[in-house]
Amino acid sequence: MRTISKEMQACIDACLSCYQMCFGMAMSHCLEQGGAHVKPKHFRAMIACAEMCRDSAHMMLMDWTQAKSLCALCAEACETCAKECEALPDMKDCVDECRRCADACRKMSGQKMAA
Ligand SMILES: [Cu+2]
Repeated sequence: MRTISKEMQACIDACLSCYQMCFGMAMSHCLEQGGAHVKPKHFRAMIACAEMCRDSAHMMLMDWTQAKSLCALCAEACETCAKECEALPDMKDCVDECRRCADACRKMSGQKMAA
């Protein structure tokens, strides 16, 4: 069986957890609250982040050669979602999860940490 590095395992965990948070929040909290939570920019950021997280985790599990490139995109989607969610008062859990995943994905992709 293939051994997954500690770093990659941490990234997979962060991605799956962020996927659950973003998709779950979008489908429950955001849809139920309505208003600013279902504005295209916010809702799209949530779903884009969730999908990128799911894809990144999936490609790492698959050991696809380009998985790390996907992690770089995922980090961007997570940052965008974190910024969107920061603008609303009740999305703190999502912000935290997105920032954690962005860090893990940036590490995985070999990029420097954003300032
Ligand atoms: Cu929301």
